[in-house]
This record gives sequence, structure tokens and C-alpha cells, in this order.
Amino acid sequence: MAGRLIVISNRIPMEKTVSGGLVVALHDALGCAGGIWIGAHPETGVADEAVEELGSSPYRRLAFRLTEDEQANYYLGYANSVLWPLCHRRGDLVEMRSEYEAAYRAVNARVARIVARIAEPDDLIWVHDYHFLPLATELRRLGVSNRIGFFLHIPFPALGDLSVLSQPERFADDLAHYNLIGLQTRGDVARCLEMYRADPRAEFMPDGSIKFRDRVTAIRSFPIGIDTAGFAADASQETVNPFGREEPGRFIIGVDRLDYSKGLPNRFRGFARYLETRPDGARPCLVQIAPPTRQQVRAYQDITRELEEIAGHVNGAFAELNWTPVRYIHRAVPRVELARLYRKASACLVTSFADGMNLVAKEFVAAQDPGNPGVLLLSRFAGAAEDMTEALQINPYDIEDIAAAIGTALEMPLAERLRRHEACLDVVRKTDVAKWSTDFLRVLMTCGASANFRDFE
Ligand code: GDG
Repeated sequence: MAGRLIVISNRIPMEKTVSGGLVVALHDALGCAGGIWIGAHPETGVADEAVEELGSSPYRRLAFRLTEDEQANYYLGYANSVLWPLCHRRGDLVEMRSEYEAAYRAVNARVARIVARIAEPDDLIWVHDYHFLPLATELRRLGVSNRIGFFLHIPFPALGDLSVLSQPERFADDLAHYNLIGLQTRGDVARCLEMYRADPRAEFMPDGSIKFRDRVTAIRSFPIGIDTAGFAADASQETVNPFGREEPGRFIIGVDRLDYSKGLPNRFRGFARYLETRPDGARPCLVQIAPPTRQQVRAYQDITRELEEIAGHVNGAFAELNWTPVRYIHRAVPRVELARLYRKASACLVTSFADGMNLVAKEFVAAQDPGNPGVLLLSRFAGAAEDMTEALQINPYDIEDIAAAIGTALEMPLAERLRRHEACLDVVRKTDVAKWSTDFLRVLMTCGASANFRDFE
């Protein structure tokens, strides 16, 4: 690669410790490639174009500040109360306010000015996620003709759902300012192409790229993965004991930011239904790690309350003096403890109603003892289900299906567990985070021509 790699994402890690899907993935990717990571500082400030250097090893980290209003209207507002629910098929949770979109556009314009100042002609620019859909539009407006790639970590919305937006046609227009649109799955690519097919401004090229007002954009899937070997190594650290002396016996693990897209209430209901029908003497636990997220948004407060209530009900109905069926932990646990929890668990439950990929599914598989692996129960609506076909796939809308799958998982003979785990591990190894970033950057470096962006406006 001739120039540097410039990555832009909303979150930027403040320390070497990392958590959260995007942060975990990018930390691993940039460490190898070298370059600059630009993102928002967690503390608010004034709306200027100053950046703070957070660290320079093994790559530079530059943070800009959002104002309090921008935090409310751009981040919690447009990004997480409009685009997030829209892409996760929860149009009912979308909150439309004119100041949200104005702030979103203003932040993107300001971040574009920061990037334009820093970027040199040969640098590759890699923009991440729904916070920055219009960033390339703003960069082109400033005359930046570098190759710019975009990766959407969350599901690509269905065509009909885009009508929720005040100007749905801008979605296609903004994305067409990138040289490459990277999506998680083949299903996402199909939905993206469907959007352009329905748009009279788009033309299809023989290689599958789209031509939109003379700009050519490639659209491809790059399923994100994890640092498989690193995770397996963490999981094998026998000195780490997350439970102390309170080992729960057989347990099922769940790990999710407490988000309504993850189907947590149905997971608890499915577990309760399993408990009603379980074989005599079976007393498994559900250990659910669910750190809080976006708690200023109403829909997140509601799901937090709902989940607490259900956990209380399930434990009230089934607990015995020496057995608590649901262990619900509403805070983050260290990564290495998480890896140990995955390894000790008999099964992992992923019940997302919609999920770009779901790294938890991959982490669980990587963490298993290959001679005695646990079983992955995976929502068919998670992106990970597209390739991990040998996971026990479940319908998260169907409580009976979840309950039955828990029973199947806990009674699954070793031979079947081994077969399913080997198949899933093969997928996790072949689509790890290093391959994800290398593939994306290779395609970004070679797709189409960037010359067509030079004369923009
Ligand atoms: C978005 C997309 C896509 C969770 N709790 C703790 C903790 N985590 C870590 C997990 C995992 C990550 O956070 C969650 O990643 P997911 O992929 O499951 O989900 P999102 O956060 O919604 O991520 C998703 C992803 O971006 C990447 O593209 O797969 O579809 O929604 O790594 O382990 N980590 C620690 N303590 C916790 O309590 N240390």
C-alpha cells in the first residue's frame, strides 16, 4: 500500500483495553496496517476542528469533540434513534426530529474538514458505520479524490423501510460517493442492490458495480470476524476463574450490549419455557452478561426495565435455595473473563431479531475446548447465520423453538457437538478479522477508478 490508512469511526479506543464489536475489530486491523484512526472523544467539547492526539503506537489516534447538543442530536438522535432502529427493522422505535438530521449533517461536514486537512493524496480512507453515511459526500465536496471505502457494520435496510427517512433518496446518493460499499453478508448486498435497482439514477456495470451520476461504486460483502487465535488463547488461561467459588454447574451463556435488537426478553422467556419442560433433575443456569448502552435513549431504558422484570419473574418462579436459574449481570466483564465463561459454558444463546454479524457467536466458537465443545444456538436473523450453517439455528420470535433448541443443545451427544463445532470453527478461522480487513482494503485499492471523483462539483 503506497499511502497510509485513515480510519474514521464514531468510537475510538481511549486505552489499550478494547470492548464493543467495532472497536475490537478495528484495533486488530489497524495494528497490522499502521495509519491513523480518527473518532469522537467520549467527553464533549466545542464544535471546532481541533483534534487531540491520544497515542501514536502502534498507530496514531486522533480524537475530535462533539458538543453536548451534537451528542444528543447526532449520536443519540439521528444515529441511534433513527438509523439504528431503521436498519434493525424497528421503524416503530424511530424518533424523527428535524434537529437530529441537521446535527448529523453538520457533524459529518465538520469531520470531513478534519479528514481533508490530514489526508495526503495516496492515503486510503476507510469510513465505518451508520454514523458517517454522508462523509464521502462531504469529502468529495471539499475536493478529496482519494479512494474512500465504507463498511456498514449493521444490517442494510430493506428498501421499504427507507421511506421512514425524510429524504430516502439521499441514502443511495450518499453511499454512491464511496468507491466501495462493504457490507456484512450476501443478504445485505442483495438489499443494497435492490435499492439501486429501484433508483432511476443508478446504472449497473457488467462487473456488478453501480454507476450513479458518473461515479462508479463497488458493492461487496466482507463478513467481519474476530482474532480467532487470540480469543482461543485467552479462553485457555486456566488461572482465570470468573466465578470464584460460586461455580454454577451446567450453564448457558449470553453476552450482549443491552440492545432491543438482541432479543433478550424472548431469550429469557425461552429459557423459562425450557425450565417448565426440562428433564427431572436438570438445573442449568442462564448466565447473561448485558452491559448497559445508550441509556439516555428511551427505548433502551424500556428494554432495561423489561429485562429486569422478566429476570425477576423467572427466578421467582423457578429458583431454589441453592439454585438461581438466571444470573443477570448488567455491567461489562473483562475480556479474558468473558473468554473463560464461553469456554466453561455448555451452550451460547444468540437471539438477535436483526444483527449485522454478531461477534459473540464467533467468540464462543473460538473459545471452546475442541475435544468437548459447547453448542452454539444462533438466531437465523444474525449475519453470522449465513455462513455458520452448522450452528443450531433458532427463530428468536418463537419461544417454543428457543426452549426446544436449549433442550437439544443440553442433551446433544458428543459426536454431534464435535461435528457442528468443527464446521463452525472452520468458518470462524476462515473469516477472521485479519482476512476481513485485508480483503476490504485489497478491493478498495483495486476497484474501479478514482479519477471519476476528481471533477466532482
Ligand atoms: C456491531 C453490530 C457486528 C459485550 N459485552 C462485553 C464485551 N462485549 C463484546 C463482545 C463482542 C462485542 O462486544 C459485541 O459485538 P457484537 O458483534 O455481538 O454486537 P454489536 O456490539 O452490536 O456490534 C454487530 C459488530 O458491530 C462488528 O461488525 O457483528 O452485528 O451490531 O466482541 O465480546 N466485551 C467485554 N465485556 C463485556 O461485558 N470485554
